[in-house]
Amino acid sequence: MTPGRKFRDVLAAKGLVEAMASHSPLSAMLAAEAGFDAIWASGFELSAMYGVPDVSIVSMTQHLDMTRAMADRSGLPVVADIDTGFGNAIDVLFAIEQYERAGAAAIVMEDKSFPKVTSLIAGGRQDMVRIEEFQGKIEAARSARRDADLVIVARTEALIAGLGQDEALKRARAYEAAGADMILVHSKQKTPDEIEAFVRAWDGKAPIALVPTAYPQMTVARVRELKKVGLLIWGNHAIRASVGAMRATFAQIRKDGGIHGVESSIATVEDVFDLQGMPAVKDNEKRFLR
Ligand code: SPV
Ligand code: MG
Repeated sequence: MTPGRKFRDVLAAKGLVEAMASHSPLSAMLAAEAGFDAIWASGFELSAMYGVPDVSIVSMTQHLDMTRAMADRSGLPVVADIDTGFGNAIDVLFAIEQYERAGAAAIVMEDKSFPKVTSLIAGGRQDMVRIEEFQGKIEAARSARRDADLVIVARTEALIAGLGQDEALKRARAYEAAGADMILVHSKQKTPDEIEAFVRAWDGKAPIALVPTAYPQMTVARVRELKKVGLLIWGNHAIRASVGAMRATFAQIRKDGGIHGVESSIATVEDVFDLQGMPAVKDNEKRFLR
């Protein structure tokens, strides 16, 4: 079964795919362990992991390698955040081929111009491409996929750019007409009102994808009530959890002048050995090392 088929099967069975952001194979494994349906191969998380801003600095190769490793180690369908598609429709043709080979189940491509600026930053430059140009990029993505089940998610940043509901709906309709399987609509409003109004007004057939980072009042139950949402992405909680945990641990060690004070609040070495698969290494040593 292809990753795209797996994603579509989960969607059909549960009516909603719940994806957790990851920036490494280990974080993707922990998301799988926690029971999420899919991995969000977040550009923001990977940029943060490299310590650089999410403004098209991380290369396609870096993101692709991580996507491949996350799919391999987690076993979950990976929703790859390919930002603007790394350029124009010609770059998209190449990117889709590569992401499909890397084992992505879905790709999310946004209608901003390259290089992009991260969406949630206050006062960020949010330049959009023309609707026709983005339709060409969606059509390029469709024509490049070998597996018809690879899910192509078109993301509109119209609300992020402050262009309003009518423009967001116009773009979403145009992207569905160009062949997008799903529409992601992003918002940085502090409450779910703007997004809920969009979803209620959505008259297309394509399921909606949401990333409710800015409006944390949104819950799985509330999303299900909207009926039209097929993909819910928890957008950056792996990297933010890591930053919080590392800061607290490092500060405690500095304060105590030793590591004795953090033992009970961090994972044990044995826990990490288990995640790495050391029990299987021991078994295999007994079987095969002579
Ligand atoms: C990401 O996680 O990279 C996203 C979501 O695209 S956001 O950062 O909110 O734009
Ligand atoms: Mg992103």
